[in-house]
Amino acid sequence: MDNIRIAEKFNHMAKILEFKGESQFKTRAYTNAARTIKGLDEELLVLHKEGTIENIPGIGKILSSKIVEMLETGTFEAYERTKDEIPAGIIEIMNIPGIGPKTARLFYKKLGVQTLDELSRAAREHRIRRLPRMGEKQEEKILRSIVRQKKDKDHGRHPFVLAKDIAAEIRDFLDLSPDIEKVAIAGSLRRKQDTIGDIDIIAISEEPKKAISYFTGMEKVEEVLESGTTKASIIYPGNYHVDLRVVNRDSYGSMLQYFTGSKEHNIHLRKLALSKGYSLNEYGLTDEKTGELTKFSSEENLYNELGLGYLPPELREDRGEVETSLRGKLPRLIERKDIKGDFHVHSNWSDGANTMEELAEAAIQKGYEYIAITDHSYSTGVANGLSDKRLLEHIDAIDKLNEKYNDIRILSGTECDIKANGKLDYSNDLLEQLDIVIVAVHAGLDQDRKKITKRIVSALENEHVDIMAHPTGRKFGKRPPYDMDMETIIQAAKDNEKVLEINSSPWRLDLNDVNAKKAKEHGVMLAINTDTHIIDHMDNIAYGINIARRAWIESDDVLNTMKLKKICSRLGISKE
Ligand code: DGT
Ligand code: CA
Ligand code: CA
Repeated sequence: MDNIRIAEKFNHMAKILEFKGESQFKTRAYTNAARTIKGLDEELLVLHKEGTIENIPGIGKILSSKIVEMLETGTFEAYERTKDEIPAGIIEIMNIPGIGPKTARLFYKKLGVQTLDELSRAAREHRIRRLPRMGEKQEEKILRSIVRQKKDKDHGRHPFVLAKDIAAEIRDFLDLSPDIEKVAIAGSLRRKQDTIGDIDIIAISEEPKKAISYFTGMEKVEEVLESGTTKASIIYPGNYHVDLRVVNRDSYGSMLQYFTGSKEHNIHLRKLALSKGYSLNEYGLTDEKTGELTKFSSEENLYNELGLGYLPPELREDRGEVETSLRGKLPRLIERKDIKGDFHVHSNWSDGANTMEELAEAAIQKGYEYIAITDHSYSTGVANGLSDKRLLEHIDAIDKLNEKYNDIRILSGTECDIKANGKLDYSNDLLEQLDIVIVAVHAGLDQDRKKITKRIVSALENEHVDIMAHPTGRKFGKRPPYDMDMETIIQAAKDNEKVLEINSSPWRLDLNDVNAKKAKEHGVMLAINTDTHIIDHMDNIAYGINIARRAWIESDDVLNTMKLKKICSRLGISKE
């Protein structure tokens, strides 16, 4: 656990205590400690090893023992106990500016309000203004705060899958302008980052003023933040901030390169340019001695001029791509056409929408050589998981199906739950009868770091397991990754020759680029799977490939680029 999380837990605790009406003395001890921890230069974990936590001013014996408890277990007993004594939604209510624990308690006691939605309803129905110490003004203020709070939450980064459609809509619209010659999407979207801060667009135009007013005049524009002679910024519905840069033909390559970023990559390039006697900006390379500006109409020419090969945008993160390119050792990034099958697909035997036949047909349409049907095991209560008996029937059904098809091999599989104790839902005898075994964590997600890591490692040590699905469990807008030790899990995958998944669901993208790159560097093989629940999801493979490319992954690093024969020998499948 890091300092920020520990401080947050203490702040949380203070709020809960205050809501409960405990003494100020008690609550202040926690808020003061949280503030101290946030200001520390050193990680508490390090101080703990040195045995110096107690020496931090204002921490003391009792709190330091709670910190140690958190470092070792991810939480502390008093917090868990106290938290359960109040409704969960109350914390969210107390996070609204202007609503402290006392007011939250008033709403709870007098109106039974336990969630943000209930509070919002109470305000709209004018039940707040009738309470003691409240009135019309306070009620309106609360409503506004709730709206702002919701907006703030949305104001964060946008999932790639949503931002790309908005960007495409705007690009298509700009394409219609007679004054715009060419439009390109730049920024993090072009680099295929998993989340997008704002949308960046470049337009070539010899009439920049007209191009700008065409952009700011789009019907859906909610707000014009900036409107200059060559650039503008707007707000588009859904809280999308969109930046436009207008450029003339000659400098298009330079501008596209600059505006694609990343910022860190650009800084690195500028240093490289300086070492060659040039200064680099969005208009081109300027010779330091003569002051002469060379413009670039294509990105490739710019990179070549700096002694580099063309760098795919996905690599431009300053993660070693410049040095590697200088050495001529850039990876040959994986492409869609390298994919020969999908190992993570659900049928209507569990929580998928389609029959096995429909899925097999769809895989044939995609030109795949194989598809694994990996329905859920029974611990995942909500997903209609398969009992032992149904799993055997599932295997039989797939055997029969394989007799029907020549163009595709259907592999019998499972997405088997790793239970809280690290055991799997099915016995080894059963697992042995499957072609492929995917394991995953779906419940007990709030276990502490040590427990959850150990739980996953013990699953990876099972000889029948092949792939770990969505290893960190993150879902955009829903939950952060579990607190787990990725290094240990990657090492366990390596030691046991297991495969880690890049889950292509645009709401998961798990492993992410950083972890997938780490896995590759440790020599761990990856599988790019779709986790399909309806046939359309099979197209999500493109999102998984984006992540893989950002992770420097090549065809040979990925299990499902292998031909069927190789897969069979690797997975120990004898029956052809
Ligand atoms: P985002 O929007 O947070 O998802 O990430 P980006 O990479 O799209 O960043 P953004 O929109 O702030 O800027 C777009 C590009 O413009 C960025 O990737 C590189 C370039 N850029 C922005 N600020 C700077 C800067 O201060 N120095 C340099 N060299 N380039 C910059
Ligand atoms: Ca951006
Ligand atoms: Ca921007």
